[in-house]
Amino acid sequence: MKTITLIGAPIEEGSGRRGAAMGPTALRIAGIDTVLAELGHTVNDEGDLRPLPARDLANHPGANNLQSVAAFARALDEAVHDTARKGHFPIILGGDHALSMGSVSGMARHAQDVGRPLFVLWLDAHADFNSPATSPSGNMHGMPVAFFCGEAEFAPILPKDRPLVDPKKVYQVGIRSVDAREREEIAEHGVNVFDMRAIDEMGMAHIIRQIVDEVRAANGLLHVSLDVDFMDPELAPGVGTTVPGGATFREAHLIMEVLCDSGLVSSLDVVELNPFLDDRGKSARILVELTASLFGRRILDRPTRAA
Ligand code: B3U
Ligand code: MN
Ligand code: MN
Repeated sequence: MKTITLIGAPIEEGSGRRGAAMGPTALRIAGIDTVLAELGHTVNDEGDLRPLPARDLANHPGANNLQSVAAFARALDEAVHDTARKGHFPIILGGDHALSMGSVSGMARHAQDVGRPLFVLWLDAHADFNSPATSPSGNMHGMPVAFFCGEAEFAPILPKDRPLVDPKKVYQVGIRSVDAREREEIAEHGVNVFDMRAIDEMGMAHIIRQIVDEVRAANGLLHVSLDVDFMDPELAPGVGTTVPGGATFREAHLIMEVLCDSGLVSSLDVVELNPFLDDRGKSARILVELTASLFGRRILDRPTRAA
């Protein structure tokens, strides 16, 4: 059983619209803490994070609301690093996806502390590999993967000594909306991408087992970043950027069940929930159910698969 720390990150300035700041509250109302406690885990809810001011940063023409995004990234970098150092499992309740600049940095620092490589599983309709130079929108929730893979020179959002993530240790699953420049960038950086066609052709079970096997072989830590739009909008409509043709209910649960069995997951972001756009709490509830699967809820017990 784990000790889990819930960290609310009510940021919406990365997304270009209002509503995601209500995400942490909706996840709490949907019962994320009680579901985890019922599975036998110890849950500490740290409440919502206080952003660390970033008045040192000037406005940037290609990065909307840079100061607000940096303020959350700085606070999360510290909070996630502290949580992991205590041996607790951080779950970040978002908030838009720009928050992963901070959460992934905090986990990269922890991985460095313990001498293990950090892997990132990015469950999303989007590649989130834009930079201020390439972004069509300037919205920073479309930039976190590029940021933690090293495209961070545009502004000192985090201190220079923060470790980066090797793009070859990033796995993107569920991708189906990629901008032209992102397509080039993810290929050049060697990000592992399983788009919807790969899921259709290979099956989710094969893909997630391959990822888990590679993390295990490297004795890695695995940070999971779950964007609501990974799922099909019929299932989870409470997000600003719905893209048709997303993951099904069973595909999403299967990932979480296999990840749970692996024992390799170190940290989780639950992001982009916009309760203002949701249908009677449906998306918040499914995110809580998926979190339960990641933390041990199962249909039946089954023998563990040989490593
Ligand atoms: N790629 C587009 C759209 C987008 C990315 N992430 C989300 N939307 N949620 C952009 O603006 O970077
Ligand atoms: Mn995203
Ligand atoms: Mn997305």
